[in-house]
Amino acid sequence: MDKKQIDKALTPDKLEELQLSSAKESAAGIPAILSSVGHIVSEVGILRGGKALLDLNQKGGIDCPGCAWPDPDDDRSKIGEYCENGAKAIAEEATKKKLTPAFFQKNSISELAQLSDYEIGKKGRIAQPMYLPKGAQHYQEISWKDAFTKIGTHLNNLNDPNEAIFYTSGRTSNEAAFLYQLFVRAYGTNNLPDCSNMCHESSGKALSDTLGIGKGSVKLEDFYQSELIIIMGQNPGTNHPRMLSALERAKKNGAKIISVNPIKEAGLQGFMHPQKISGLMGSSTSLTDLYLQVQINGDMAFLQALAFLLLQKESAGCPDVVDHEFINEKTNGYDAYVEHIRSLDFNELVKQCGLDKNDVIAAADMIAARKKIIICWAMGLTQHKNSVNTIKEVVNILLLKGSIGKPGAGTCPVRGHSNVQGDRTMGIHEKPATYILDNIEKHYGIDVPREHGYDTVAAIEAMHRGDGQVFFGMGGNFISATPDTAYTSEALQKCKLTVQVSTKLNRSHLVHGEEAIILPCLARTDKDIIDGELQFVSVENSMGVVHSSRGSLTPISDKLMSEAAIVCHLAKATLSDSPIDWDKYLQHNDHIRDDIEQVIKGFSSYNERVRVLEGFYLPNCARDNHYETESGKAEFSVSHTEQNQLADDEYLMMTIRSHDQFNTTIYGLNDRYRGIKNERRVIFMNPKDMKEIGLESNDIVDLYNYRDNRERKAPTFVVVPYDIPRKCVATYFPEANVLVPITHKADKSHTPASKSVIIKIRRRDS
Ligand SMILES: Nc1nc2c(c(=O)[nH]1)N[C@H]1C(S)=C(S)[C@@H](COP(=O)(O)OP(=O)(O)OC[C@H]3O[C@@H](n4cnc5c(=O)[nH]c(N)nc54)[C@H](O)[C@@H]3O)O[C@H]1N2
Ligand SMILES: Nc1nc2c(c(=O)[nH]1)N[C@H]1C(S)=C(S)[C@@H](COP(=O)(O)OP(=O)(O)OC[C@H]3O[C@@H](n4cnc5c(=O)[nH]c(N)nc54)[C@H](O)[C@@H]3O)O[C@H]1N2
Ligand SMILES: [Mo]
Repeated sequence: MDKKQIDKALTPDKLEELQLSSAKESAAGIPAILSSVGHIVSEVGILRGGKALLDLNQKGGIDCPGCAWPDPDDDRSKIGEYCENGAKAIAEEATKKKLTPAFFQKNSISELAQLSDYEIGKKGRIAQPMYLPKGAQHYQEISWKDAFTKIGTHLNNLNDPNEAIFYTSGRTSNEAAFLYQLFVRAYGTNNLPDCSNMCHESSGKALSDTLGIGKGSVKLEDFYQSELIIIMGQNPGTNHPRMLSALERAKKNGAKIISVNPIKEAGLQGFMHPQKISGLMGSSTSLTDLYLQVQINGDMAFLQALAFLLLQKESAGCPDVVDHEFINEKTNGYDAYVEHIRSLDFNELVKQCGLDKNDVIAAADMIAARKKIIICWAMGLTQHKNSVNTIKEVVNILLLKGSIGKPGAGTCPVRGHSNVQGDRTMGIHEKPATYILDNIEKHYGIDVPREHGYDTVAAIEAMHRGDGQVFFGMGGNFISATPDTAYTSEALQKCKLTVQVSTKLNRSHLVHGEEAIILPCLARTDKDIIDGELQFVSVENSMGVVHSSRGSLTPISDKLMSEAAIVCHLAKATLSDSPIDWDKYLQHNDHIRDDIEQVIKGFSSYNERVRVLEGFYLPNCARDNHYETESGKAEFSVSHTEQNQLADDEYLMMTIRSHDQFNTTIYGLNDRYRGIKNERRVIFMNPKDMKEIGLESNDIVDLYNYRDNRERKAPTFVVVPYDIPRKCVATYFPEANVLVPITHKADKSHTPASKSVIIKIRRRDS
């Protein structure tokens, strides 16, 4: 494709016919069921789809390929433990539509690139390995053997193993992830960027520094014992719908809920349980008691304002506001923290977070009076420049209250992809834990590299400089998920070879290196049979439970391979004289688990324990109220708020998910809860801001970012008036990724700051 074609493909300007209605005030209920059934019937058919749904999230069944929310340990619904969006994920994956060589012969890559992500995704599953020769316009079929040989030859021709980059998305099973990092390290690099870098990396960094473990500390049952749940920067009604059942149960047990979010999300306001009669009759449980529409990235100021008030109450003699026993015994840095918070100007903090002073006081009162508090958060906290420090401020509040390491209390970073947490546990990390490298060397008798590799942003910059020559994607959709789409596309196109292990066609197959290969893999729902025996894989959910997942559908093609097998064959084609017995791993997944047990902590008797149907919890120091930091104590931290300075014509944009997508996979063009039908290129704006610059509902605008003296333009967005704080706007990911500058990332975690992008808005170029 020439540059013009690529620009056009990356910044389409087609619009559909937007229909607006008012935003909803509760989630799920009958409309959710109708929507699930609709997606299943049209993509999969009722028999195949129904079978997958019945097995979903049942003990011993399929782990939902959607989000990482845990399954209840006790009462799982007989008719299927899934949500509307889990059903959509199944519909997408279990579709019977498949892409044969004839499809690729008929459709050139430039033709396919002109389609929207929605249209591309609807094409179907890739049914056989495909190869794009240098200069060609059409992918052609290639045998598995030739594909592995080509990749192995490319890898062996590099001057240095660090010229290869191995990305992972978070659906890869523990077994495949373990083999993948083993192969990559045996080959000679730690270049293992993964989707975590764009997701909860800021949480991992903040939590490891302060509590000594990068994961959350709560279990699902803690929700049922909690007195107060604070939900910050998360939209569970869409992204973790089964969390609403847990919140409903928490409320019934007397918990209060505070939601902190620039916009009023339906799922945080009310819930109609789709598996209960009351919910089907339209009776909604109201969830949030105090809804705080914070400014984008105003969270740190809000948390500091809360701390200010709590300390003030304590000084005024209110009992139990601060848990001194816990603080004395378990923490470090309290005095410096208190001194810092007391030195702050409360009114200034209130101004920065954009909330009403009385609401902040009401929140502090709710916190002061309670001891068992859970704070949940997701991308609304992790994707800003100062995210790591904001999350440390979350920890500060919990430490003040002694609300960690005891039932009903703790940290709850709600993870995204269904096995993103497990992939990290298995060693997918560009900065690996030393103990994993030591154990690999000891167990396999090989030397592995020690220097850190590239994270996602560094990988893009390396490819752009010409230092990354081979890109290998284990799942995911790199071009659409990453920031600064035009820059990243230049980076990928400089590679000699790009390889994607994929289930569905996506844009990363169409923006490629000199040569490109697609390796089609089995998905979660597919049966994986080796020598007549049905295999299972294992995954770790957001709360550190490892359990099995077993596919139950016949794959749509006999030319698909499991991700674990793909890694083994690739290793055999690349590494000469490897002392690692890759053939053994190809014979049974138990052999992989036996070796995971030898290398990764917490997996003793893995094969035995993973066969217990509900799985097992991994060790978690913070949950057990001890803190594996350098000091051996939980650390208070001192942070300073950073305000995003906006010129008169600038706005702060958050890129969020609609109700009809899973990351870059677009299920449909609606965002039901927000009242959007049939359009994704929309920008949500405050009506007063619109009026000030003479915009009306449905006007069409272009969006710009100018960081680093480069113009980034996202053309053709429809203006939608919305209840959102002044100067804050929202657009959907991935359409607006073209505006997220590659250099705009979180300090310390390098997560692209895609929730606080400074933009300018102009009427569409006529
Ligand atoms: N159906 C479905 N499920 C999914 C996904 C999906 O795309 N579709 N994606 C999966 C993945 S990988 C992930 S990481 C999770 C993502 O789950 P979420 O983090 O819930 O996803 P986002 O849409 O990015 O939503 C962020 C929320 O943060 C709010 N927000 C934005 N900026 C700020 C801010 O500065 N402060 C505060 N307090 N709030 C803010 C937004 O209004 C929005 O409600 O979901 C997972 N589950
Ligand atoms: N602007 C902006 N950008 C963001 C975000 C944001 O909020 N705003 N969120 C970020 C976050 S939180 C994340 S996690 C990333 C997501 O980044 P990715 O994980 O890279 O993206 P996905 O869209 O989840 O990947 C979808 C593709 O994965 C493939 N796939 C699906 N299932 C399987 C499987 O079982 N095996 C294999 N091998 N492939 C499979 C399919 O081909 C599908 O096209 O995006 C990030 N990008
Ligand atoms: Mo994510």
